[in-house]
Amino acid sequence: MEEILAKYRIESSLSLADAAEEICKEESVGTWTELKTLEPEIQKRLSANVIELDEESKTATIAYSIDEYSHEPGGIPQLLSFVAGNLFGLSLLKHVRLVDIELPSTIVKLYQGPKFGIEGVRNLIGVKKRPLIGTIIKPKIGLSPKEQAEVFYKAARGGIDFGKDDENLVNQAFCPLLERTRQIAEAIDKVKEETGRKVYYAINVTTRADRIVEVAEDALSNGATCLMVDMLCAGYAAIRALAEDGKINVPLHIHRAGHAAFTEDPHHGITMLVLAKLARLAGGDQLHTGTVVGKMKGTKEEVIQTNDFLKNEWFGLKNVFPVASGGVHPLLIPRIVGLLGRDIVIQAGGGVHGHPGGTEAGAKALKQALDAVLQTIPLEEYAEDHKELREAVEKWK
Ligand code: CAP
Ligand code: MG
Repeated sequence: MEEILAKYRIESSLSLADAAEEICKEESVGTWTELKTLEPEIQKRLSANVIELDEESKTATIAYSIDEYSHEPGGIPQLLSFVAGNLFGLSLLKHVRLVDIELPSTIVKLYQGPKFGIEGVRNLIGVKKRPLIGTIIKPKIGLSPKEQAEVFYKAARGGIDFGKDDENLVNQAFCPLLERTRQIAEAIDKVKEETGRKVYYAINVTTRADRIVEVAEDALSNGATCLMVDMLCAGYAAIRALAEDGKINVPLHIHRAGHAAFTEDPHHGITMLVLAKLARLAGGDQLHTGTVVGKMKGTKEEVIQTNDFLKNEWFGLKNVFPVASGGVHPLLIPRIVGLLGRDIVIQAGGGVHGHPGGTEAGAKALKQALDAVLQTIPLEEYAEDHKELREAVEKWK
């Protein structure tokens, strides 16, 4: 029988086996006490069951029957209500961390997953092998649509491949989304005319559930080349609604603002690996997973494990471009590429717009740092005859 497997690390005064049984009851047919209404047939068919206990790592693997998680129409919200529902608050359990989930192919195949994946995104902009470099326009909020597009244009002229809104820029009165989209589209066309390079830009369409598809479709009619969603703010169902909409044919860039509330505490919550699995299922083409070396927390093991999952085969679903972002500047490029490889989107906000020479110089410095890495030349040496990189080295060393 096919089952959904969820692996939990549990801390409790109960034995591991009893603690795991509490999860099984709460997350399937039972509750805290015996029920007169629970027929043995229901119990047999729908009970979650402990299938493995590991006392050393304090982990229990629990199998949920796929009948319990009906094939459709519940999707990821329903899946989460089983594998990551009430259990986190049970007073009998001190801490619980959802370490991993394994979904059978019958479930994964109900989802279309990413429309583009790494290869699709690379084909769109014509960059085959190297890491992509991008920028988050800064200040995070406050620029008008025209100013936002001007900053992006400068960064694109400087050599970046990709630009994006920040997670808290959506459709504010000072920067209406559709006007921003039109201005950015003009900047993209201008860069193409002047340099022959195709660049793309993620418009943040995060909004309420009943509006997100409409906002996304409007953004597309106004020239959007990529759409961004704050996955934990809008929810996985919002990503899926966009990914599985036949009219939406641009990549989806997935930001994970808020993830640390789930991922950071090693004793409790949900790992980034699980969140990444759901983002791929929902149809994200690019996902923030961390840098190891930048301003945000996240261990090397964690980031590499998540990126490996995103890049590898998963029941035929397209793969996902991992995004390294947060406190990135040109001097970190060698370490990021060394740790995370070439199938990566590397983004810098402050590390571009904080360059002493401004945005265009900052983008040039980022590109020069990448060129140095690709030619295996030490940054300091490459900086000798690359002014923008030299200025970046002086500022951030
Ligand atoms: C980066 C960023 C991203 C973080 C999120 C920011 O800007 O735009 O939101 O990367 O972290 O606002 O911090 P800087 P993560 O380049 O100026 O740091 O990617 O780990 O989810
Ligand atoms: Mg940001």
